[in-house]
Amino acid sequence: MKAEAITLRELRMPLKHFFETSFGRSESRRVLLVTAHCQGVDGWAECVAGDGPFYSSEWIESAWCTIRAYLAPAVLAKDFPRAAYSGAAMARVRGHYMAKAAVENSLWDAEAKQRRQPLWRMLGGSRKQIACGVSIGIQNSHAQLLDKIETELGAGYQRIKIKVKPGWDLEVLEKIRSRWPQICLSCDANAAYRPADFSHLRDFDAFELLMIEQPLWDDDIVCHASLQRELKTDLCLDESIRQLRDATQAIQLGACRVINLKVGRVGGFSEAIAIHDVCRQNRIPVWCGGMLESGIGRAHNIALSTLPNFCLPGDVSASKRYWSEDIVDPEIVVTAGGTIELTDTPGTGYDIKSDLIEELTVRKETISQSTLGL
Ligand code: OSB
Ligand code: MG
Repeated sequence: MKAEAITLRELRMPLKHFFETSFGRSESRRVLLVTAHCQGVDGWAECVAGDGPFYSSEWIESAWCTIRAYLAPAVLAKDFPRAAYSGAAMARVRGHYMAKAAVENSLWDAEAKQRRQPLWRMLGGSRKQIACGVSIGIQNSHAQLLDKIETELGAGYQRIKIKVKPGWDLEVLEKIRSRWPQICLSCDANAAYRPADFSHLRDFDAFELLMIEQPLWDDDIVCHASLQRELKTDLCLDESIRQLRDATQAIQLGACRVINLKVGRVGGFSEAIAIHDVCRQNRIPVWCGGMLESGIGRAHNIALSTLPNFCLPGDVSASKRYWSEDIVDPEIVVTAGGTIELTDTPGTGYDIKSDLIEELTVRKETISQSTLGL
């Protein structure tokens, strides 16, 4: 397969409700889409980089210029036997996992369409139904959070994850547990705690949490290993896992017992599958994280979640939780049992709403063989 051009576009999409984590609050999302134009077939992907460099050092602007200057030129006009081979062509660029993932995944999307195969089958998926949970941000009050949890439990979601940070943690967990002693509950700190908080974090053990996600620094696996030794509760790493080596080292060091696998964070589907496989061999369950994606990124997360070692409900929820109108058709829906159903439609099974995408686009640039003089 060969891409003759790559289009970058930035969309601005207002969130229905603000989303707040330990690193800040967002009211809207800048969405970076990548389209690979491959001999009459367009493959689409979403770059999960944030509006600013807060979740990780990558952000929309770094991804845009890295793709334009280095990643698109590295893959354009090359004939790959499969999309999976494009990762090697981009390997000279260090880091920039989110930018790489968007390019590679746009090629996977094109390949699935060209082969007329469902993407999830091409990835090696083995189930036609995935389990869904929700991630609920920090709210203005405890009452507002409890209301949101009640709504999501009513909608059927199988697991509730709340965001925590110093000052929004034990008291909140206490209130949730006293109202719902039995629900499947976890929390995500997005790197908000420090080694001085270890004894405070030990108090989380009282709440029978499914896991504590990324309590410590994004770039520190060793420190998580020290914490895991002191906790009964399983630790889960998110930000710290950027590539296969991070996962193997985290497993070797005992830094976590669960991994949040985000295809957009680890450089694309090939690396995500490799991490999935290593976790499976080491009996480390994985689940699919989210990055407030539009339907395009969400559809890719759904496809990946069909692999066998996705054992726990993911942060893969319905379009309507975030968007008044999603950019895919049909929008992503979750059943009353808290699942998303896969189909045998070629590609992701979700069509692009081109007119809406055009309306929401704030900038657009095409990099092609001819603009590069190839
Ligand atoms: O840490 O999992 C995270 C959203 C933005 C950045 C980081 C994270 C999240 C979420 C939301 O938790 C998950 C979702 O897309 O529903
Ligand atoms: Mg997380």
